[in-house]
Amino acid sequence: MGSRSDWETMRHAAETLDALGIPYEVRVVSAHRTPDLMAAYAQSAEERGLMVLIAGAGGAAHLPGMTAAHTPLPVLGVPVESQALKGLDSLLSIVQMPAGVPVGTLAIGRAGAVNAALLAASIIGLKHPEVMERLKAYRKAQTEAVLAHPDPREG
Ligand code: RP5
Repeated sequence: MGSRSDWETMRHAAETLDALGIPYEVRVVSAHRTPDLMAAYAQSAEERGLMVLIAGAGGAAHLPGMTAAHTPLPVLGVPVESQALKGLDSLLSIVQMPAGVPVGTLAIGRAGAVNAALLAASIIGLKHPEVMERLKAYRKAQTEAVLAHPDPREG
């Protein structure tokens, strides 16, 4: 993520990865404040064995796109909600990549962070069947939880 201030959003990705038993690392790597670290992190990700990068940033959110420019790994971008523009700036900064360097862009905020983790699980699950099975179980539990409480007035 681009800043420690993004953690309140990005922790939802981490918690979802925890729930799925997927190992991961958490780093603040800023495209603007630590550009050399960002390049080094992205360039070394594949050889270090990482499979997917989830990049969350807000405002002029260059982190996901610049990360994608430095790695062939799938990069999932999470637009963090900004104070001034409520994350619309983040969303447009991340989603409007030029043809040739894709970033899989998720929703603004918590939903995007959770879904980035779930999408990462789908990708990782193609190579690791145990992850795919845990993802299926997560989805099944989610369905059952909705079906078990059809009346929103219930506690
Ligand atoms: C972006 O600027 C970060 O991703 C963060 O969302 C935003 C604000 O950062 P701070 O000023 O809170 O560190 O680079």
